[in-house]
Amino acid sequence: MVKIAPSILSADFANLEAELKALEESGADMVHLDVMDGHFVPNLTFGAPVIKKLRPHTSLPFDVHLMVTNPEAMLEAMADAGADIITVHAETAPHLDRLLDEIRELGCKAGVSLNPSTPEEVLNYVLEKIDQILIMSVNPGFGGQSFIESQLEKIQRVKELIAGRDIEIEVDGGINPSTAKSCIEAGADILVAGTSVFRGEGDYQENMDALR
Ligand code: S6P
Ligand code: MG
Repeated sequence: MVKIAPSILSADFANLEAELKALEESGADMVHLDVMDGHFVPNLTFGAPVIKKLRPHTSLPFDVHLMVTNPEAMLEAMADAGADIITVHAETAPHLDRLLDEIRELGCKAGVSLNPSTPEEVLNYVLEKIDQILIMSVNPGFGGQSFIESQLEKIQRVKELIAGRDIEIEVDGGINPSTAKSCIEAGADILVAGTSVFRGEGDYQENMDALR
């Protein structure tokens, strides 16, 4: 069964404690945290201090998606804040091999994310150091964008590249019940969803079930 990782980018930022509780009660598999720096992506969200404050309010794993130009500078702070998975963008990491070692040395699972225009070949020589591959199906920066269909082929190609290794494929951006189905058919293991989960009045189970 595919896992659902709701992105709190679409949650009520004035009420995150309650939102985390609602996610847990609704059967979310993890919490997806979008860290944006206003440089790599044209938007600014939150950093390690906020994540650290959220940590005691749920036992769900924290899946931290770093959309920042200098990820190495904040790895330690993210691990200390309680990140379980730290995902960096290949486009931001000229020394990706070393960065992935550092994430694992901090006791976290290591993820690599690819923008829609980035080919999956960048993963070729670091597959043994990756726990999760995050395929962006929108250009990162904002919730509520439309799914980019060309990424379905990338999901299939990444699945082939993984060749049975213990690596999960996560897809992020524009996920709704229809695009979720296509992603699952293409080989996705985890779906990130903001807009389509945080709808309605705090009962998110139905929204997540529709994606599964
Ligand atoms: C996309 C964003 C993603 C988020 C997003 C998905 O720009 O940067 O990394 O995870 O919140 O949102 P949605 O509304 O497309 O499901
Ligand atoms: Mg994300």
